[in-house]
Amino acid sequence: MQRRTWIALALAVALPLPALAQDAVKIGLILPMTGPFASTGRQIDAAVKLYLAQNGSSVAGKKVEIILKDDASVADTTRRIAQELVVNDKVTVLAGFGLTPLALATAPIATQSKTPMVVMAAATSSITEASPYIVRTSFTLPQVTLGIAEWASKNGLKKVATLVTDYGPGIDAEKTFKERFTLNGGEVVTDVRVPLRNPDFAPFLQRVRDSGAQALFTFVPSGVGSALMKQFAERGLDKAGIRLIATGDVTDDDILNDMGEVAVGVVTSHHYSAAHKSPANQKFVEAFGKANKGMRPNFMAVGGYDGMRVILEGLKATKGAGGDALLAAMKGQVFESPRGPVLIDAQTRDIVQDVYIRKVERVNGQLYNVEIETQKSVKDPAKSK
Ligand code: VNL
Repeated sequence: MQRRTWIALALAVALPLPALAQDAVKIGLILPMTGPFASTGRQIDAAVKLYLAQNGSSVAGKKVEIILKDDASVADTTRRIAQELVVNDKVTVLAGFGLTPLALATAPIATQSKTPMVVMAAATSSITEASPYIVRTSFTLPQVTLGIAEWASKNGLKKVATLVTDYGPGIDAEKTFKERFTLNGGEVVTDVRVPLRNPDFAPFLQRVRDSGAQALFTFVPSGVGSALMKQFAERGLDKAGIRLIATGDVTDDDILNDMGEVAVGVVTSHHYSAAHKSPANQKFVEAFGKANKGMRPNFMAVGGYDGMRVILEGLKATKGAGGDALLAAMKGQVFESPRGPVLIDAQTRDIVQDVYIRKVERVNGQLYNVEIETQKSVKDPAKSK
């Protein structure tokens, strides 16, 4: 080698270089930031930013860079974006996934590229089986439906109608509710499914009204609960004495406060309420509101916040490395979430968490899901069979 080359090399090594692109750990965050499920994107994005602001945005001397992309909740778009993030941006982690079809469309890319994929929202039980690289920090519908099915039987309900959105999580909720409720001697008198896109609840609610049910059990995805609640009242189901019971997706903290009187007394089961009484949650709700013009975090925000925790703690353990090492470092994490104590089950890569029975009440003039009972450390029941 020539002397001049040696000098150039020596200089290059000695000079303090600005952080190179490869010194950043990139996280590709794919969320529905526009379209009918934009509230899910807005909540998760805000939570991811909050986690980084509170915990620092570098690991093992590398800067953590979030690349946020909007898929508008269209599965083909999610898949294309994921491909670009992996191939062009060389992301270490894929994260987000607002709805089940979006997560399922991306799973093969995670598998082929050995990229850990953190599902922060989507909640159909089978998602974690679609790729060994998927880790979930949200919940599953069977996990949160068992509690309300048990509650219904214990509280004297005998005839219940079900109404769910017609895709993965809705079908999981319907199946789990029916199985448990009938096992305890109850009867599901009618079961209706409404489309995911542009649902008109009126004809379905009419069927429920005519079915002789004492109560309606329902699941609709985050954000859709307002329309359902409004039509429930407009069709006079509450006046007819039909009780509404649901998973907590329906009384989502993002929209609950605007639902008005019809929501008061609605009983749900879920893994997160902004009213959860713990110092960790009080701190979370306060900081989230402060950073976002008073916005109340919902269960989507908590899935995003905890997802960042799992990713960053994993990266700390691997000193910034990704792939199988990072996946291994995500499995088995145990920590205190704003929702309560959680575990990422190393076998299933799914989250194990407390599930709460809650009742909508007014607290200082605001509507909240007030927790009244706790089921400890609930695993996804669909996987423990
Ligand atoms: C899903 C499940 C989406 C529960 C949701 O809101 C929800 C899903 C957008 O798996 O698609 O509340």
